[in-house]
Amino acid sequence: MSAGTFGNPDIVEVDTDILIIGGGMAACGAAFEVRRWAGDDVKITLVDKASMERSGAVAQGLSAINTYLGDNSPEDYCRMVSADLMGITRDDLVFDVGRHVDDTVHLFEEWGLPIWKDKETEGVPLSEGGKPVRSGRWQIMINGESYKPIVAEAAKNALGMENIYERVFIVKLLLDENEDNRIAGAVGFSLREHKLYIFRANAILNVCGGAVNVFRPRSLGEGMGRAWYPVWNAGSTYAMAAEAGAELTMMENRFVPARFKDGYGPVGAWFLLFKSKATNGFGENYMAKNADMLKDFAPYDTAATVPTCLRNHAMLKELKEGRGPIMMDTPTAMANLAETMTPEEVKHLEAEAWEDFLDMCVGQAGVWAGMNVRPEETPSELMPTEPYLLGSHSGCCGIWVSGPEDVNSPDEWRWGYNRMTTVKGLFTAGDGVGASGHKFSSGSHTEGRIAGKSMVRFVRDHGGFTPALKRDISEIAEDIYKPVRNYFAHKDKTTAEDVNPHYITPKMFQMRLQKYMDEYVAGIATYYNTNAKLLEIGLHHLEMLKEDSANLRAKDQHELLRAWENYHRLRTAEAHLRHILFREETRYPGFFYRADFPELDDENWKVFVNSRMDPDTGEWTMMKKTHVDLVEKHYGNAH
Ligand code: SFD
Ligand code: AMP
Repeated sequence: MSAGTFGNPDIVEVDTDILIIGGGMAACGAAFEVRRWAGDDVKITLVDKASMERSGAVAQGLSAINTYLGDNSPEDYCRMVSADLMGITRDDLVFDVGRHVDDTVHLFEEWGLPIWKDKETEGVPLSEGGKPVRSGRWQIMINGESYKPIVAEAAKNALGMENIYERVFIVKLLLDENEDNRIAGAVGFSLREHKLYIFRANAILNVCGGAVNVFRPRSLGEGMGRAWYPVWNAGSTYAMAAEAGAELTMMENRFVPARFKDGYGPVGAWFLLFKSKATNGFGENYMAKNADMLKDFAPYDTAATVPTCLRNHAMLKELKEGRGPIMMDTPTAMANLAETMTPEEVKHLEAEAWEDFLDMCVGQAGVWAGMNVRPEETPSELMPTEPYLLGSHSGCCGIWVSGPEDVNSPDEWRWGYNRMTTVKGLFTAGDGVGASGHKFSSGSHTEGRIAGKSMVRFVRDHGGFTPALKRDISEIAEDIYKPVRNYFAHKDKTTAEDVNPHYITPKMFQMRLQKYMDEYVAGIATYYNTNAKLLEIGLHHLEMLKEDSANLRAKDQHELLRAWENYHRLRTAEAHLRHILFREETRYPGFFYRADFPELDDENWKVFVNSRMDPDTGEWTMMKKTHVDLVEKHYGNAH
């Protein structure tokens, strides 16, 4: 399809047993594991909007694996995750990741990922007693620029390229005609050819990552498009699940990472490995200074560090009261480390400081180089970023799933198949699974493996199922290509093709969404504050924007992708807003504040918040679900 043509796309129909949507960490884990358990009679297909070799959050690589248990117990992992996420997590899901994650990291090493070792065990694989260089209690250092190609290669080898569709963007999940609440397929379009793909499947894994660019970003103009999490993860996971009628959980949660300003460089290696300190603009240690304030938001586990949101809370107090900027004192940290080093080791340390970013966030290295920053000489500013929605990093929004059978969990947490959503046959993992954050890259891959194994069992148990799509294929095709129709029908009615009363460009649509979210739903404009009144107005605006989504235009395949990505962002945004409106307390200070309910209210809100959108009527139902701890927690005051 190019500008000037207006023909119908070719329709390609693919029948398969298991369909994996996404090609990121969870998808690669699933591909590998499904192949291990399925016989040759089971057909497995994977579809990714990009090229698996560099798709998803790990595209640029990473410099640490943030979840490797080693000597820690899965129970302690549950304690840490719960504490960091203010007490409301699913121990069954977290425990399940914790008990399997090290095996996944051992596989990564076997596949060629270089993992740092201490001097005594240099060259010894982890699985044979090698000791990793730990940056923190849970994190280990890697040379990870090629992390994603390594993991993707194993997945590709498992499935075979003939079963992989790259550069095909999935727009919708399709339900079964005969069986209520049963997944039957998915539809998407190629980004290279004028083709629409219809997949029919017995079981589907929806693992399209988190949601970025839902909120107005701090980057503007020449920096536009720079973000911390990958801009190409557009909330497809949550939007498509919601539209299929799957129950979501904890969509009020978000992650506001503290990052190196403008380049979005992650801080973990600096805080944990380099032991760097951050101060306010007057050189004060704001964590120590505000420790008493954080006590208002205990409880959290005494065994864990200060929760991520509370670290932000302390930082925001300084910024709001005019004691910014927040500075990361990289020179002192490096000087302290250099004290016991030879000149050669100091050179190596300086190289590591750069490599941390060159391995996973090249833009930050670019900012340093462009601004003449030498980390050994110049401190850098830190800044809390715009909010991101994700379920695998330091956040826990996502889909409500069935958990493992063997961990004594309540009946309502398991309904048969591990990581299956409330829609029969639809599974998720990684950023898709709610109420269990801190999986990171290794845990997401692990959870993909768990889901993959469970899907094989599901497909075996439902061998007699023949998917029958609820909607007519030509009607679906019309829906998906509507933005193209809009463009060609109206493009000649104005002289400037981007300004047209009959359609809205995906870029303008995205800016409108971001403005609403920023101003009404606790973005950076209000220092992450909102209240019921603001949220109600915000919801009205989103409803209007939803109406206008019928007028999105696409002048080429690229814009068609952008149009549907932004539609997914809108759906995700709506779920986020509705959940924030429902939870009448401030559970995650530092991530956002319900200014009309400024306190944490365990009595009424130590519960999961779940929601479901009726796929036929579009009506949302909000629900509280009981929370229980399966692993005993040791709550105390903030320190
Ligand atoms: O430094 C469609 N992450 C970190 N994890 C670590 O272990 N260590 C770190 O060091 C981490 N840090 C970090 C991290 C991420 C980023 C971007 C930076 C730094 C800069 C987090 C992990 O990367 C993350 O937890 C996992 O990757 C999550 O896995 P998963 O599978 O849930 O998501 P994905 O990998 O992004 O993959 C998504 C896939 O979906 C595709 N896709 N395909 C078809 N149709 C659609 N509609 C689709 N929409 C999306 C994507 O192409 C992709 O393949 S640090 O900050 O702490
Ligand atoms: P980040 O680079 O911020 O994404 O963090 C990477 C890892 O380090 C995550 O496991 C974080 O929870 C952890 N981390 C980052 N900063 C700190 C800190 N100041 N104290 C403790 N843990 C941290």
